[in-house]
Amino acid sequence: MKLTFSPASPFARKVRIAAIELGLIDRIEFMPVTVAPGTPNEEYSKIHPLKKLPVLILDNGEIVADSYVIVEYLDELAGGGRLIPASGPLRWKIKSDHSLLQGMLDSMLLCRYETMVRPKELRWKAWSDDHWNRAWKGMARFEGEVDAMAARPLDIAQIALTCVLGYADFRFPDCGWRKACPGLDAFYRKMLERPSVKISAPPA
Ligand SMILES: N[C@@H](CCC(=O)N[C@@H](CS)C(=O)NCC(=O)O)C(=O)O
Repeated sequence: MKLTFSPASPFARKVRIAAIELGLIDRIEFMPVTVAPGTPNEEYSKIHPLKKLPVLILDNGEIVADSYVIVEYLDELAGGGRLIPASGPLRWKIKSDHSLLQGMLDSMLLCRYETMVRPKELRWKAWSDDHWNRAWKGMARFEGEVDAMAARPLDIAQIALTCVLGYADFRFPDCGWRKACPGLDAFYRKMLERPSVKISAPPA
């Protein structure tokens, strides 16, 4: 299998952490791809028409798109129910938490594109502030839940939270999340003790 990948992508990091934790990393070849907004990449659009990464390319040429779906695929390959419970209330809690975290990442990524990539004269501050506010409210929500989360065996919501926090450090180092959310700070430090989390941290 091949994974389209960028070391800066929090979505690709989620898949990488999951693959390591599931013992499948040696079966995946990393394929570096650049998907800058505003820049066509015709070659990559043939793999993913929406030009998003990561994508898992199976040995038969089929693709599995979207980081959540890729982790679900890998989880099944590893026997099932490892990072996403197969049934029961916790399944829905974890899937729902993951959706919120995914939305936080989407908002943070849009903020990055709007405030750092988009030409200055075209920027819309109220829009990027609104997206930042969404991510920040998400932080506050998970600050209140992180102790209960951390008490569970590793799951995809914890991995996604790790990727949100690592992305905040990477792209918004002065936003002050560690001070505002000491519980999340402690959680991220603990997660960094895992080789999967440490090795996948975005470049300094
Ligand atoms: N829902 C997708 C989101 C993937 C995503 O937005 N990836 C970013 C890279 S971090 C991307 O491809 N951005 C390029 C673009 O949107 O133009 C997933 O979870 O895989």
